[in-house]
Amino acid sequence: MKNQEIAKIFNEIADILEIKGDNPFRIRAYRKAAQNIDSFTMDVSEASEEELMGIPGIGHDLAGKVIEYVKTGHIKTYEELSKEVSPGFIELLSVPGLGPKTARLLHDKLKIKNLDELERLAKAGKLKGLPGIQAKTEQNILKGIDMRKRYSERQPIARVLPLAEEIIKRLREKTPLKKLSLAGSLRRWKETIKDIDILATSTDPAKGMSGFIHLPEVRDILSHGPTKSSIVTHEGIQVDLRVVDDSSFGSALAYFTGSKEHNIRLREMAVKKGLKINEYGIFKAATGEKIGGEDEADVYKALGIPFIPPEMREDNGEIDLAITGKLPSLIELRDIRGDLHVHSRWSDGSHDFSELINEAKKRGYEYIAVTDHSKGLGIARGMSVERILEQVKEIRAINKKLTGFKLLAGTEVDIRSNGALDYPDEILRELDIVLASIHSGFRQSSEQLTGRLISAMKNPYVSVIAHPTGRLIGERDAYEVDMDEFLRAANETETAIEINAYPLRLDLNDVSARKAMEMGISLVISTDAHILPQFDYMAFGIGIARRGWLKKSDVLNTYGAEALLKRLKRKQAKA
Ligand code: DGT
Ligand code: CA
Ligand code: ZN
Repeated sequence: MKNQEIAKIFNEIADILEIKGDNPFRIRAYRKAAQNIDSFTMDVSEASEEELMGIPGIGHDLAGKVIEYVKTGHIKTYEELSKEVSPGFIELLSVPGLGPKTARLLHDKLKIKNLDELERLAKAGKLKGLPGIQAKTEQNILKGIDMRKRYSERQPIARVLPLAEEIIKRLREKTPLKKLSLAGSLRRWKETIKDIDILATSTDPAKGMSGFIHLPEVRDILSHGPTKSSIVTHEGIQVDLRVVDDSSFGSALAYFTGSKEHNIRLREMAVKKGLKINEYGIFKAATGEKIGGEDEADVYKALGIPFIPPEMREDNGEIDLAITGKLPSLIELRDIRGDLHVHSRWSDGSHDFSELINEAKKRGYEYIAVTDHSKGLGIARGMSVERILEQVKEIRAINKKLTGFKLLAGTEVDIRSNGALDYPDEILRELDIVLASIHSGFRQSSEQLTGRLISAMKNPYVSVIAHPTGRLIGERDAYEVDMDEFLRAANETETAIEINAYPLRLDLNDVSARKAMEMGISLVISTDAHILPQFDYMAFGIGIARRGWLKKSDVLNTYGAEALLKRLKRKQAKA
């Protein structure tokens, strides 16, 4: 897919325009287009001009640039603009939290050309004293560099999975490879991925491998052999393909799915049972006789335990659960009956209600909640009290005409820096669902941040806390919320907690989601969609939920509309 490449170029164009002090609307147009192309599920290189212009934020001009790139591999505007700034400068901009103004200052005054130089000077305290740069700015720059280093080797799963699926699809169509399956962290739905592991069988492995290394996605070939080959894609992501015998496919799949820690535990169990398990099969230790390995289930059967889903294979207690017969039946995507966090054109979303409803119906949903931003969030076109009342009225009118589907009136109300909500209770009372979330003051102390969340939860109308920790994977660490105290308060106030499925958020994460579930707190899984293809993000939320051992009954948007509304209002009934 060329989508990510083009999104990256559009973002860099925006960066350069920002440095040049260009028109803010033009800058925003590029950024928005980048974001929307990135989450567009169709490959833009296969889209017609008309289809491209159907992507929100893409008009005639930007569609032309996409086509230009697909045809020539270049965008002239970008080439010309990049001549105006040095490459080192663009590298500085890649540090999370380092904006164009500061980058320009550092570049011009200190002649900093790359990240190593920036890090050295920041550590030596040589940045402060420049206009607008204090000791704290210096610390934040160091944090940003650290974050970039931590994440440069791992990619968010949403960037990797579509690529992996595309590669598997091509291999299926174009090569004699069979039984193609993902393995590794991708199959376990980890939130970030180092490399793609693919497993296959074949009657003609040499031909299969040759097909693999010649895929159009390949930029470099790292190794090429009859059973294992590794390539790097144009996006810089490594893909390992292994071809194994049919009779070993299952044990190889278990082995290469990992995690390593989970596998070590399985092998220890095997030894105690007089067995030997490796990627080639399951063997009797005494005689070496092979007793299984074709199916992955053989591995667990041989150990006398039920099949453990890949998402649980982290050696976090899942094996004991399996031994005692208490493995949960994990939630699945098809259990989801609606999306409870969707933005419309009324704030910073791109669609009107009818488009959102159609998309939701296509997915078999029975309801969605429109949760636009509240007035304090000017940057996201937050709505005044008058406007949200008008919106509620319109939603009520639409529902009168709908059958078998409900549009829920909601809000994503901002929790202000002092903990107060951005709308008065008289407004919140009118809504079916109230998400409350933090969008500012991330650098407050843990007490302050946790206190803000708790005071929001004490409001009887707040039904859900959305993206509770505010993290953006690779861009911003979670703010310092005291998770235990937060969950205790959620439990006491019967407030539900969101797993925000937006790929850079995945917030709550798997570990906290499991903690919440174990305390009996209700969760919701929502996409925070701003454009239609982002409804697809639900799958990533399900991945997190399954990694957190959640069952269908732990998640409120698996309920029917009536039961859901009743549950969301339970707080109010008690208050
Ligand atoms: P990643 O790539 O860092 O996102 O995470 P994984 O889990 O995909 O790790 P990766 O790609 O290094 O290896 C894939 C699987 O292969 C891993 O989950 C378990 C298995 N594996 C790899 N190396 C070893 C090893 O040295 N010992 C054992 N037991 N298993 C290994
Ligand atoms: Ca891997
Ligand atoms: Zn939102």
